[in-house]
Amino acid sequence: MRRTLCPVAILFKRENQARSVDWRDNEDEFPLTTREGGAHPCDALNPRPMILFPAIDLKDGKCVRLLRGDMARATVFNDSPAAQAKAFAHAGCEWLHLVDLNGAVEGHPVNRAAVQEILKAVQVPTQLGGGIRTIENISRWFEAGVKRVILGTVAVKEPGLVKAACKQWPGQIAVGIDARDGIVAVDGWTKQSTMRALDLALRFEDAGVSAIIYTDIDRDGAMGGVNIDATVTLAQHLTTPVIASGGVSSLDDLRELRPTEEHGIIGAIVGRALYDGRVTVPDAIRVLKGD
Ligand code: AMZ
Repeated sequence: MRRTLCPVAILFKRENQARSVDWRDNEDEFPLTTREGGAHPCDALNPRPMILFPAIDLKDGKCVRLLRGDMARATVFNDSPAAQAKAFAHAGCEWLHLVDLNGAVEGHPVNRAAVQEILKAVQVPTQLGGGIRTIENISRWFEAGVKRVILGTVAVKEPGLVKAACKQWPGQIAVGIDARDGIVAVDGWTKQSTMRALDLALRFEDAGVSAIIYTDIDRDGAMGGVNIDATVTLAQHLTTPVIASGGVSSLDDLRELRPTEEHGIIGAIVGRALYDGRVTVPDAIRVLKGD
C-alpha cells in the first residue's frame, strides 16, 4: 500500500502526527522547527527542518563505530565520549543519539558512567538506547537527564512495557526498529526475531510513541547510502514519525533523504560519515533544514 501524496493526504498525516507525537510538543524546550502550533495549510509547501542526530555509540566506555552492528569490528573514534559530545554540541547539533552497545547485547545498562559524563558535559537533549528493558531503568535515565529513551528488544518481547512507558512519559519514548531484510533483530542484533519491521511499528501506532527509529542493519556503518525505499515505505504506513538510520555516507545521501520529510521522516542518524569527516555537522544541518 503506497499512499497518494496529494497535499490533502500530507496534511491529514501531519495532523495525526501533531496529535500523537512529541517533536512538536517539546518545541518550547527544544526548538526543532521554525513553525508554531500544529499542522498548517502551508506545511505541504514549506517542509519542516529535518533533525540531525549525530551518533555516539558506546563500547567499553569508548566512542566507537561498528560495521553492520558487529561488536568484533569496532573502530574507536574517541576515548572520551564526553569530549565527543562536546564537539558535536559546539558544532551546533540540536540532539545527540546515544547507544550503549554493550548494554544492548547484555540486556541491561553497561556504559552508565560514559552516558553520565556526556549528560554532565552538554546541555543538548539526548536520546539513549541499548539495554533499557525495565520501567525502573527508563525512570533512572530520565532522572539522570536523558530526554528520550529508545526501546528496541523490549518492543518485540514485551510490548506492554513500551505502552506503559509511553503513558508514564508521554512523548519521551522512541521505538528502535533494527532490521535485516525487513525482519527485526534483537539483543544487540545478535538474534533475529520473526517480526516484520512494519508489523512491529504498527503495534505502537496508538501508543503515543514519539518516533520510530528505523535502522537497516546491512547499511549501518557500511557507507553505502540509506535504504530510502524501505524507510519511506515504513513511514508511509505510519502516523508515527520516523527517524532514518544506517548508511549515510555523504551530503548527497542527506540531500536524497531531505524530500522524504513529506512522508513523515523527521530526521537522520549519522555516525561514521561525521567521524570520517566526509560530512560536517554544519553542512549536514544545512542540508537537512532544506537550505
Ligand atoms: O550496533 C548494534 N549491534 C546495536 C545497536 N546500535 N545493537 C543495538 N543497537 C541500538 C539500536 C537501538 O537504538 O539501534 O540499541 C538500541 C536498542 O537496544 P535494546 O537493548 O533496547 O534492543
